[in-house]
Amino acid sequence: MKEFFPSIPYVKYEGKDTENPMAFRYYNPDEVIAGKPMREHLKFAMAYWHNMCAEGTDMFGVGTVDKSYGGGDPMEQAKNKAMAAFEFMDKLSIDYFCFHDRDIAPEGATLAESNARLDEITDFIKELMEKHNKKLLWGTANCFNNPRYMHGAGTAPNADVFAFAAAQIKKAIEITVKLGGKGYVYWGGREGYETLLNTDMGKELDNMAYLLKLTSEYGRSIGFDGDYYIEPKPKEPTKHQYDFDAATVCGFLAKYGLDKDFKLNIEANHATLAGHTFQHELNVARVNGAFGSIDANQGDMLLGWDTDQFPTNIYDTILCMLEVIKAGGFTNGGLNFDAKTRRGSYDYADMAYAYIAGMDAFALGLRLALKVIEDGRIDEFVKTRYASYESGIGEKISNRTATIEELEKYALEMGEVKTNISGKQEYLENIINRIIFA
Ligand code: XLS
Ligand code: CA
Ligand code: CA
Repeated sequence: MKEFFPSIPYVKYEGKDTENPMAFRYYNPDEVIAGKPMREHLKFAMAYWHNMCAEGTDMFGVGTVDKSYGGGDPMEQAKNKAMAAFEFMDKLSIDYFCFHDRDIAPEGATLAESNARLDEITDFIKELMEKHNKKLLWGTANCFNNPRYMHGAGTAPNADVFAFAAAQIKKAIEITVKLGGKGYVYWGGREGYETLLNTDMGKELDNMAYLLKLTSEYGRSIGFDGDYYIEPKPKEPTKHQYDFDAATVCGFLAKYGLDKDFKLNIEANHATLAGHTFQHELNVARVNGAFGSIDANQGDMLLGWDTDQFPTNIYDTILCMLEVIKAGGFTNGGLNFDAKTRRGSYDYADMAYAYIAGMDAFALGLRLALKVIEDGRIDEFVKTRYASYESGIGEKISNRTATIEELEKYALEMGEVKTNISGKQEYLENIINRIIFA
């Protein structure tokens, strides 16, 4: 069989002292830590769109990498791309992948032709999945690239566009089920607006909720038993994206009664674009019972846009993995590298270096997050910080048995609060640093 990436070897774990740049230093897939193999803790996935499709274009320049994989016509290219994808996943020990419908097969002249292409390519991918023992983490529909979606998909002012989007999502859910995917993502690419002078926001939000309801119920009717995720993002491509951040999405889901069937797919770069930390967004998802899956990447804090870089910031991966552990670990979700190499990193080998960097950053993040938990000082500090809710008036507040009159009497008798204790932020940050540099 043709080898698509001769410059990429089968990457193995060699431990932290290795000098081999094509080896893992922290990711040891079958090593059991905290009760399960690392591959099950981390559930790494390859994003088809970046790794297999993105050619390095930006708004100032054309591509720098050839991702046609030697194919001639579009469907031959799509099949070569699929074979290349599975070779890459094998070489990097990646168990899962994620795709948009249009990543795996090019859009045809009509919806019927596009759907027929999806049938053909998913037959092919299904065989590859069995042969290479890979799983689909989640599927999604690209309802943002085609010009028909210029004013939105589910939030378009044009009912014909709404109908087209519904049909496209229906098919995307069908192929996700066909490939055994345990997740389906809705990212509202064009679901937002540029100016209220031409926009009926109330109608657009009502319509978007209806599209989610219709398509998610359809998925259940054909046997989809995984999780639906909304992926928040505050800006790009529109100025005001409706799914701004985790809190906004949780409010939206509750308003429309969709909160029982939807969770969140949190992307690190989208968190920082919203002015939040990655950990904040994960925490909001967790406390709302909506923690689902993660798009693992990072942005550049000096740029105001979505750079989708491979995650290398250990501090962030530790705090992320702490949230994942506290959420009970991944069930249907995982860590999808929604990340791409920089435009100047144009060698295929750079794709491997990028994945090694990202996978090792999360593997080390997992190992250190477990140490933070084992160390116990941070959890203990937080517990103590709220200890006043365990007895006396605090216990009554916790039990929800306190009356307003009782609280007033208590406050009057107290005079002034004399029991505040230090938040000790610097002491806590130093604990994390000591664990990192131990
Ligand atoms: C784009 C989004 C997209 C989603 C899937 O910014 O991150 O890639 O993850 O549609
Ligand atoms: Ca994403
Ligand atoms: Ca992004």
